[in-house]
Amino acid sequence: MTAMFCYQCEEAAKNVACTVRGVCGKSPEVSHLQDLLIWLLKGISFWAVRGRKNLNVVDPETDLFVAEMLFATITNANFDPDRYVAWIKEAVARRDALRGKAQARCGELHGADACGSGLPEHAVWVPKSYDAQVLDMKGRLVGIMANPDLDPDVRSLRELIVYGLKGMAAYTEHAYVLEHTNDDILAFIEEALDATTDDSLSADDLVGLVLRTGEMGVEAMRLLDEANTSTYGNPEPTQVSIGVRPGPGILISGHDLRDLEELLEQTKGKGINVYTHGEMLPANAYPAFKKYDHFAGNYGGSWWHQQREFDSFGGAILLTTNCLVEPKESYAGRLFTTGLVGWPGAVHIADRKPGEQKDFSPVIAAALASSEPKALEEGTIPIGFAHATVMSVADKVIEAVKSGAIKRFVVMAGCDGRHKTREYYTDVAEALPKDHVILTAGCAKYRYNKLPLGEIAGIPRILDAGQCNDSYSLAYIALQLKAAFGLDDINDLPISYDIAWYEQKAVLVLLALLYLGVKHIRLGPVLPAFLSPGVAEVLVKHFDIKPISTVEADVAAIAAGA
Ligand code: FSO
Ligand code: SF4
Repeated sequence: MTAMFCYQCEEAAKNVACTVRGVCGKSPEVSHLQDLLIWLLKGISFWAVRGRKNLNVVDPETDLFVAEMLFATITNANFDPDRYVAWIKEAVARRDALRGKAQARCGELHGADACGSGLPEHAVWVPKSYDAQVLDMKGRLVGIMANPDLDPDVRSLRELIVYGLKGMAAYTEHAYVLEHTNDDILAFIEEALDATTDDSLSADDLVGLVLRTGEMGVEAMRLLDEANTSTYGNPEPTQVSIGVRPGPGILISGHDLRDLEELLEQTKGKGINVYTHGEMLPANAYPAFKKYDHFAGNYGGSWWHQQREFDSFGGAILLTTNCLVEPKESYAGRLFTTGLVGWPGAVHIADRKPGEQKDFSPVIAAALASSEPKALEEGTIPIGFAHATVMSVADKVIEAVKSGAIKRFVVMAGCDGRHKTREYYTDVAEALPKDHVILTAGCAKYRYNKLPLGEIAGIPRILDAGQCNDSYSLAYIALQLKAAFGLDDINDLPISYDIAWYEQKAVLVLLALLYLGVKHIRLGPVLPAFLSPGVAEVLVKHFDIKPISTVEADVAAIAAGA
């Protein structure tokens, strides 16, 4: 038995699995606690599904808790064992409360004898104590490889579903924070989690569930898009400064726009500049945030540069979601986490109480006590090309395609990561024919968003729709173009897909694209380790998914329409 087993992200050691310690920095202890938490979420789902279906027993708070906990286990979100212990305790309490209600109702309807036998362990297990070591021991027994004899394709499909659900949970949690809700998504998450424990489901059944995960993923992305744009307005084409201003600063990273809003409110008139980092960059395009004079632009690049960039930033840093990298000593004292993010010893800003904002005063105090940011670069970069902007110039876009000025769109969305092989994406962006336009979302764009790729008929050659959370825009634009050109098949559009993946939100975006019928997707820098040979074969056969190859070969194939 290995010290741990995790293969949920692109950095899985040797593209097989992290078995000693996570390449991301995750300890075996945290890995076991995450495994135990996921197993208990399946236990909650067991009761939630049966309660909802036959017994009229529902617990909306617990349904949301399941989504939040899936989000907490996403790559680079939370590395703090104490938080997991507290969440495991809450998971057991919530599961047992739901179980109590469901069994009581079942007893009323069918008699007590019919309701308490044959229950799976995850639906009933209670630890002897909440000592981290006790939980660690149990976590070792319930992880991905708990049953070594499980059919590899079944294991692969179950994990593919769980990772898609983690992405869905992240998008859904963001929407719920903005009070946009859809209980069907939460119910689906539980239904699908429960299904991953059902030994009667065949590989074919699970392939069906993978596509349903993609379908519900489209809905989760739509819900988040509605939440963001109805709360903060439609992103506008914007030239964002990437330099620095004099004075102390706060650098906000992650994806949570409500945290940004409250931070901007609380820093008003305090002589502090607020900068975005990584995936917070697209916030600079929202009308609601542009009104703050002290919202100063973007600092640095994608998540994996943070150790160097947080160091040189000098001021306070706030991580609202993934991706967090082990903090260096030089800035650990001025790094704050909030929401589901955590690092042992980092100061955590507590959740907002009903009707109140979060209290960011420790972050503000740290900023005022710190040095000014050192400039990394100067100038501006263009952002703000989400669906409303692109569709507002739809006539121009369609005309440019019809006249041949734009020959092809290349969707290069997804994540950035540390591997050197990701230079491929910079090289592809540079090598694409000048009549090709890149559509992007997510931190993958940092591989090419500062390149001078120019414009075609006033349309920038990089259309940045926003965060990975805004990938809905790309699907929406594709569907609108399909309608505008009167096509029956989305694959007849002049669009190629060259997606970069790193963590589980990108897995959901991929499943959403598959559900929408998109074929011939290139995926890199490597195919996921959790795809068994059999499952990879199914994806190749039905969807023509392929790994990236060389820059020359892929650019030539894209230009030829493949
Ligand atoms: Fe990037 Fe990290 Fe947005 Fe991901 S910051 S990699 S897909 O967590 O979330 O794009
Ligand atoms: Fe390894 Fe990725 Fe899992 Fe971290 S999240 S332990 S890098 S596979």
